[in-house]
Amino acid sequence: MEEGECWAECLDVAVRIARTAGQLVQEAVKQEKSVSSKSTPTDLVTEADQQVEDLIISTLRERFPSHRFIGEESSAAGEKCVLTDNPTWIIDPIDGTCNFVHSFPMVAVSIGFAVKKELEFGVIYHCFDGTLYTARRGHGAFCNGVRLQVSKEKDMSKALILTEIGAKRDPNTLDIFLGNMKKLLSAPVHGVRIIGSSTLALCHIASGAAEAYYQYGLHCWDIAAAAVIIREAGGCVIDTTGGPLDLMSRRVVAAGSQEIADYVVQQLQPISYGRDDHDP
Ligand code: 2AM
Ligand code: CA
Ligand code: CA
Ligand code: CA
Repeated sequence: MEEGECWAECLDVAVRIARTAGQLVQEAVKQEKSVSSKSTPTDLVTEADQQVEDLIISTLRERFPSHRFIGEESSAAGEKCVLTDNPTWIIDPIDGTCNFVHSFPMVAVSIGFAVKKELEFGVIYHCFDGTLYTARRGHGAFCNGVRLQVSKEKDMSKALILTEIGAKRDPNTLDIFLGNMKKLLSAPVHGVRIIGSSTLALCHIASGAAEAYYQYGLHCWDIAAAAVIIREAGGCVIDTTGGPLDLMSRRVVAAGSQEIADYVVQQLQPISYGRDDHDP
């Protein structure tokens, strides 16, 4: 079998498991949740996060025993988060855990797939409304089967910007966070939105519903699937310094147009987070 055909088969499997996992999350929203915290009191995790990740990884591992897996909850449990040349699945079982806890309807399952450190496809399933975003490198990006196209807006004063707050809430970090937002708001942009799900925010860039997204402190599982979807929809996904995206760096700027991405890059003062692939 050609590699491309093989990845197409992997994508089909990813779509099926993302739907199954997403429906499980949708059911779990209605149940009582057991909530605890991880690195900080606002870094929430529930039993469902672990259960959904276990389901996704065990299903994929059975089907593709030679593949590698990076998942948010496995990494939290101490598994190494390193991208090798081997086919690697990069999984966020519940993106928007805080939203999930509050039944705020912005929660997704995200499954990305990389080979030789290059992202090959991405699948993101919106657990509340069943919207499915998919893309395969070189084959376009789709929302429920309809082709996606990013916004071609180049004028920052007509842009809608998305971001997320991140885990660090100390006064200095919050000052930088608010300073970055103030700079963008005084461009002036049309508005800034924080929806609580990095992956769904990035899907809104892919669909042209917003012009740019930036975040410090997200993880490789927040960006892997979405990066393919945005690129295949004609957008750019880069580092906050303006250089190429480094999946493990915990920094990203995504935009419909290079002009908007460049503008955002120029406004940002960095917030520093440790890399995903640091030694535990
Ligand atoms: P998560 O729900 O999978 O943890 C809003 O908080 C967005 O930022 C979500 O997509 C969330 O992903 C992500 N995020 C990443 N790291 C986070 C952290 N340590 N605390 C809170 N949110 C985090
Ligand atoms: Ca989390
Ligand atoms: Ca996430
Ligand atoms: Ca998560």
